[in-house]
Amino acid sequence: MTTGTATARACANIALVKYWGKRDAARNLPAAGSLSLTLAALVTETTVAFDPALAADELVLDGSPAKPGDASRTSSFLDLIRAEANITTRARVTSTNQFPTASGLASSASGFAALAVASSTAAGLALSPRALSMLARRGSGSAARSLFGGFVRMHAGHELDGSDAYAEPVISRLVDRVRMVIAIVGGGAPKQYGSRDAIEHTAATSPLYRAWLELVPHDLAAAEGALAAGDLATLGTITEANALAMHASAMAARPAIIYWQPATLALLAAVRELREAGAAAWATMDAGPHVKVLTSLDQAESIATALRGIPGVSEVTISGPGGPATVTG
Ligand code: 2P0
Repeated sequence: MTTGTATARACANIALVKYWGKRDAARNLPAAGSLSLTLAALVTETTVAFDPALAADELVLDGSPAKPGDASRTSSFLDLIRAEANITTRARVTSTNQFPTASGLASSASGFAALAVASSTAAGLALSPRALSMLARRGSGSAARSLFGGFVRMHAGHELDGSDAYAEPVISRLVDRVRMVIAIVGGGAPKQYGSRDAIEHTAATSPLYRAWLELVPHDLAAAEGALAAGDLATLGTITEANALAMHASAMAARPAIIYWQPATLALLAAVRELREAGAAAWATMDAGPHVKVLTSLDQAESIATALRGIPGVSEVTISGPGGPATVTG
C-alpha cells in the first residue's frame, strides 16, 4: 500500500522549432523532432499524494476541482505510474500554474512535467531523466522537453514502442544571452482549439501538412548549428520562419485552424519593424494568439516597452531561461 507524497515544480517551454504532428497517437509519439527554450517565468507546481482512502483520483487545478477532461487525462497518466510501480492506490493531485492555463502558454508542458516528477517520486520510483522525459511525453508531447532546463531537443525516434522518443538538453553559450518577451493577447482566455485535436485535424485535412513535416528536420539541423555557433540572429530567423510554417499548415486545414487575433498580427508587424531598425527580435506563436519574442538580455526591456502600447496586448512579461524540473518537497 502506497501513501507517498511529493511536490515538484517545472517550467513551461516555448518551441523554437515546433512539434505539430504525431507518428502514433496512442503512445503520443511525435512525427518529427522539436527544439525549445525552457522559461523561468512560466512555472507549475504540483503535489501528488497517494492515499489508500481514496476511491478515485482527485485533481484540483488552480484552486478549483478540475474539469472532467483534465481529470481523466491526469488519471490516465497516473495509471502509467501505477503500472510501473505495481500499485493500485489512487491519488490526490493539486496543481497550480503561475500563468494563464490552457491559452497557448504551454501549461500542459509544465503541468505534465511536474506531474511526472511528483507522481513518480511519490510512488517510490527512481527514474532517470530520460525515462522521466519519455513518461512525461505520454502525458503531453511538449512536456518531455520541460524536464530539462535551457535549450532542449526532442527526438522523434523510430522505434514503435517509443523507446527512442525523448528529450535532452542542448548546450549552447547562447543560454546566458537569450530572453523571451511574452506578449499576452486577449487577457489569456482559454484557446478555441486544443492543440491535440488541432494537430490531428491538420494531419488529416491540411494539404500543407506533408510539406511542414519535410521542413522540420532542415530547421532543426540549422537551429542546432546556430546554437553550436552561438549565432542568435540565425536561431531567431529559423524560429520565426518555423512558427509561420506551422501556422500556415494549420490555417490550410479544412476547416481552417486560425489561432491569431488582430493584436497577433500587430505584434508580428511591430517585431518586423523593430528588426528593420536593427533590434534582435524574432517572433513565435503557439496554439493561441500570444506572441513570444526571442531576443537578447540587453534588448529585452526596450522590446517589452515597444510591445506594451499595442492595442489588444494585455500583458508583457520578460523571461530568462528556466532550469530543469525538480522535486521541491
Ligand atoms: C510545441 N505545441 O512544440 C507545439 C507548438 C503547440 C504549438 O507542443 O497532444 O500539448 O499533448 O502531445 O504537447 C502543444 O502540443 O500536444 C505543442 P500533445 P501538446 O510546443
